[in-house]
Amino acid sequence: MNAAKFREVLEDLRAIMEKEERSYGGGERRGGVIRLRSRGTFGLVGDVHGDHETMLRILKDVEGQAEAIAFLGDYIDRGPPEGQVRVIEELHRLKASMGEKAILLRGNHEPGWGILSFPHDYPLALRRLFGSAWRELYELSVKLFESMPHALIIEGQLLALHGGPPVEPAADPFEYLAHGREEGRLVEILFNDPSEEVEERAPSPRGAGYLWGPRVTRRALEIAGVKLIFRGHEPAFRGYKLNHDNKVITLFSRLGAPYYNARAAYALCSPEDLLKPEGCLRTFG
Ligand SMILES: [Mn+2]
Repeated sequence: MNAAKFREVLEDLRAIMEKEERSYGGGERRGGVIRLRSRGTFGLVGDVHGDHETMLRILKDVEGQAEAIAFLGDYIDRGPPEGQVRVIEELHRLKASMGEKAILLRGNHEPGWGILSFPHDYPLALRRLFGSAWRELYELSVKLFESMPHALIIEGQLLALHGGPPVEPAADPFEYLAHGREEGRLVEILFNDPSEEVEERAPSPRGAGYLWGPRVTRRALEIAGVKLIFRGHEPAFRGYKLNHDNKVITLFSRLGAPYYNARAAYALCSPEDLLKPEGCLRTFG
């Protein structure tokens, strides 16, 4: 992969995203929020963070079986430089072949619009691989990240996002999930973490977003009209963890340094599985 080829990948992937934002055939899309009607088996993948090898193992299983697949964000930062770039190439391949049936949500490690997370080694990875072309490729990457949707509702079934639901309610799910990418709510959606220690909300030790409690989960499920929340953002030793009476499922879909979780997890869920979400979780290590 040379700089010219990677530039093409970044530009084409962004063009696909922006086209979908203008016209979404398979459901309703407003800005960064997608709402789909109930579907068949759905694949969900958590944080990848440059682990291309694990991503391929997951896709091998999911692609043949799932009608559609959603990634929960955090594609880059960490992992070898080549891995980070290959993950983005793989996302491009998926979008090119699956179109709207591959949904690439944004994570807090996809910077832009005042979103920046540390450590952020992606620019260093680009510099190492592409020399002085890194700056242009980085700017194109940020434009791509800003074009990504950040929340997915599958009606009656699930809400998928990277961090968590906003703590303040809103009457309408699109307002609630910041379809216009209102900055405060977007920061929460990308950074929030569930907690069993708080009922409602507490400041996050991350310095951005909140820890949210079961009351916020109940409210979010009601506003979105769904049964479960799938999110990524936190490493989990078994690759997944369950919070708030098993209504919040965290998926962490990468292996190796610097997390050393024993297993990576993803989900492959039919609508019936969602009544008992543990049944659709798959792990390997
Ligand atoms: Mn994250």
